[in-house]
Amino acid sequence: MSALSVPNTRYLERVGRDERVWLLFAIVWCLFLFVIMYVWQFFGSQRTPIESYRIEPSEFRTLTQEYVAGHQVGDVNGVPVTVPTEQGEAFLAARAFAFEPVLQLRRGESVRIYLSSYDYQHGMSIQPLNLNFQVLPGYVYVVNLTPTSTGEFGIVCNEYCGLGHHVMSGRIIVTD
Ligand SMILES: [Cu+2]
Repeated sequence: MSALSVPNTRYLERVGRDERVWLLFAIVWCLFLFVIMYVWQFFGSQRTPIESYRIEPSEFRTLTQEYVAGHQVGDVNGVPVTVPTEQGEAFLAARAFAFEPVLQLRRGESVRIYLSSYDYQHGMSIQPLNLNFQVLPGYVYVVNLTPTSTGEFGIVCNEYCGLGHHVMSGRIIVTD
């Protein structure tokens, strides 16, 4: 008597018609998402940053601190509030467990935000708009942003980064 025998199940039979239809549907949907990912990059209104540079985290920290020192206009709970430079540039750093500085932007004025991390991988999620960016130490991402409405927008970290992850937040203020 053999210990191993071929199980007599329906898995050995040909895939049924209903299952073939579902497989075909899933494949077509996968291909559609694959194509739309590239189409959206050129024609969508919200595009992921494709401009990025390598940088040492310590160098990014120095540049951010220089930017904050020259463009601070106030503070919120001890976190400096800054405005963009004359060239429309701003720095935004993620670190365990905060975003700094608070950016004060003007509606309709485009800004190039240099985004990076001092330490670990973080995520930058602008609420309630649900715009999401990866923040990696060693890389600067250039986020081109033109605010279309005024108000205060929260930033939360959506990439688990440690014990203080749940309190990691920041702010973008848009004025007229
Ligand atoms: Cu986090």
